[in-house]
Amino acid sequence: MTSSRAFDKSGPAFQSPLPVGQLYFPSWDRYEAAMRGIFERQYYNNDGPLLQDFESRLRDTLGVKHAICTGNATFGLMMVIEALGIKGSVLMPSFTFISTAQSVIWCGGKVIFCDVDSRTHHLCPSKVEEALSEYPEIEAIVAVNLWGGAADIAALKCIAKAHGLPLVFDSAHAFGCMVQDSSIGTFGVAEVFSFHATKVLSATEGGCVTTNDDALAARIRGMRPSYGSAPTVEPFRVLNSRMSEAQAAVGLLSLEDFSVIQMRNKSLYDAYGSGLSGVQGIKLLSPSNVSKSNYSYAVCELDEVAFGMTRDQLLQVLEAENVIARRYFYPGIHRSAGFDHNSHLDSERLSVTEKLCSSCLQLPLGARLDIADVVRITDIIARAQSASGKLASLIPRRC
Ligand code: T4K
Repeated sequence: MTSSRAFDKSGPAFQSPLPVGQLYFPSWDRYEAAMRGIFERQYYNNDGPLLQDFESRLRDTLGVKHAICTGNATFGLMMVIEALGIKGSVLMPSFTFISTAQSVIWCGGKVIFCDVDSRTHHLCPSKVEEALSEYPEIEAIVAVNLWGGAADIAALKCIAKAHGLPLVFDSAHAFGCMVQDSSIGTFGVAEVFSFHATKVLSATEGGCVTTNDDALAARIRGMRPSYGSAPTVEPFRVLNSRMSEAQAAVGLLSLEDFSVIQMRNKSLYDAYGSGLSGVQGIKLLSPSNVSKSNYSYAVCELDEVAFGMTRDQLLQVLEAENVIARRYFYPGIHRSAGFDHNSHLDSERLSVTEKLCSSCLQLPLGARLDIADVVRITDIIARAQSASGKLASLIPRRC
């Protein structure tokens, strides 16, 4: 579909594609200075000074005993599962990025999916209870803190404790979020952040495991590996998941700029809130269960009857205008290759997940856009809704 067919005008609203994600780039001067230091020290990798500085600042910022940076969050999750010695079944949501489940499979484990709360999109504690009695073989719970919000951490901790299970948080989306006075990163037996370029704290690519457990931290450090710098620990399986000095340099700059990024995100998020408030059939999700959010996600739920077109039809209208919104998470891990052997049964158990997978979309929010851009995007959505009767018949219902 071309934009001229959508809105009867000559070109797309944005000249180049606007992707979702933060896409932080420090000023060239600061980046160059950081890289010059690496050249002067002639040290690219392996527990270097920038990495040690980054880890120490992460520990201080989060108020956690150990922060172990990794090649990305997927490796971080894999190392946590391996270091905890989990080889059996792990309970987790299906409404998450596929890495959450892949990490368990890599370690030889099995995944059991649990439905999420329709209001918050996070694991539903009562459904977790049900799953634990239905599947007594479950060895651990991996909860996901999504969209700059958090799961019901207190309830999940209580359930995990009562069942004697480790509770791990995939906090890939949640750097900088707080629950009361504590930072996300301090609640699980271990938590994992992503520092991918699209995340609120960027190391271009990267991740971090946080934990207050000394023995677990030692095992993960031994596994990362950091040859020669970690004391010898049990012969766990080793993985090359080091974070380079260049990644740590960008991570440090991003951390220095973090409060500015967070404030900017909030103003963009608020602009989405005002722009969409009068539009029928689309709702911007509020970050759940947090006293402070990183506001790095503009996630909406679309009611196709009230809006007049499907989520996928709206995505096509936006794409024609060069707004590259994404349908995170689609199609739900339980329907993805390798995890779909039980999809018929799972689709009945995971009714909220099924609905969210067909109704959620993530709009661009990050360094590439300003408030005027958000106003233009919400205007496109409002006009699409007003013209939905005409547009819906021209656009395929599914992408
Ligand atoms: N748990 C959860 C809940 C997660 O959401 C994720 C990852 C993980 C665990 C695992 O974290 P990592 O192992 O990745 O650290 C993205 C990201 O790769 C991934 O980090 C993220 N979540 C997932 C939800 O989305 P893609 O393939 O959709 O994004 P990507 O790299 O295509 O970037 C989006 C768009 O941004 C591109 O189409 C173009 C643009 N872009 C991207 C980069 C990297 C740029 O313009 N410049 C850039 O430098 O997976």
